[in-house]
Amino acid sequence: MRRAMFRTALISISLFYLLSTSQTWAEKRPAPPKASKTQCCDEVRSLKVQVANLTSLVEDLTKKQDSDLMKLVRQVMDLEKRNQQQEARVTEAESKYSEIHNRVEIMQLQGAQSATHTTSDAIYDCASLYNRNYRISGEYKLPKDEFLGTPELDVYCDMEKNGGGWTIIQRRRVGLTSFDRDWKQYRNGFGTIRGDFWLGNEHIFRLTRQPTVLRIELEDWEGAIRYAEYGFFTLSNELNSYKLLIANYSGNAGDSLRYHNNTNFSTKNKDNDKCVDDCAQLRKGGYWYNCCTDSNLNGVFYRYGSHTKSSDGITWYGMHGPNYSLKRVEMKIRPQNFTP
Ligand SMILES: [Ca+2]
Repeated sequence: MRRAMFRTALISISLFYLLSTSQTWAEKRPAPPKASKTQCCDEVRSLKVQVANLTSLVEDLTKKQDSDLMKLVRQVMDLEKRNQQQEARVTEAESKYSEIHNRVEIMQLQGAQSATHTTSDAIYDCASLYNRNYRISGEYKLPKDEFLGTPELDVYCDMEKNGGGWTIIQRRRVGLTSFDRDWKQYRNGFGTIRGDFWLGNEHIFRLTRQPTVLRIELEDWEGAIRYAEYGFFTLSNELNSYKLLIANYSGNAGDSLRYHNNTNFSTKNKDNDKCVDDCAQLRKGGYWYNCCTDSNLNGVFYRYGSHTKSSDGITWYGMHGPNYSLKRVEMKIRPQNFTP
């Protein structure tokens, strides 16, 4: 639109210029004999030709302008794209840097920890780390603490979901680690902290000596994600077979741990369940068996969910029946008094 107006204006100006110059020229000429009809027509014809030439010139210019504009737009787009790529690289570098920085600080903390003498200063769990402004989820090393009498411990902290400050105590998502282990292995922990693992009953017992919340996140093979949270969770010590005590359920996965409340931990070599059967052997994992399951998060990892032949999968009756094995499980804990 603007270009068309511009073109019209240009033609008008050119015409005006041509007309005025021819007029000036006519005025300057010594008084000519009155122009004949032929001369007049010739001039008009010549003007018409000039106008046509100018129009074509304007058209050429417009075309060139168009192509220049397109080139410019393409260049701008290209620059924008490069800029975006650059920004993405910077973001990536920043996140890597902050992760490295985080680890360095943890190591420094470990050094400083030996001088710590009060419980409030102690690095006790992921919540203590969160309160010291560690806000990136990942692997951390909890330092040994003479005062608390706690050993060094590798943990995975969830610092982002549901307010952060969570210490993961169990995870199933890869499916290559067997959970059919003996008492000692369940006591000390097994697996890899970044993959599938059991943190260890002794560590869980120690971490739940303060009032603790347990959150269980579950996902099935159809992509449904649910959770069960217990506002109170603790284990008794080894002498009392790491007995489970839970209360205050909330969530949308169903309360499938309640059936196991107040029961001892059993493994394939230690039958502490409330059943004639040996639940840990039948269900192929260590757990707080009643007789035997409403849930068993340490069962066999079956791919693609339904398995009709047995009921020893990763089960949670609130989501699926006994012949279904879940795709992903995570159990995490945090002190009750934690405020994000
Ligand atoms: Ca039994």
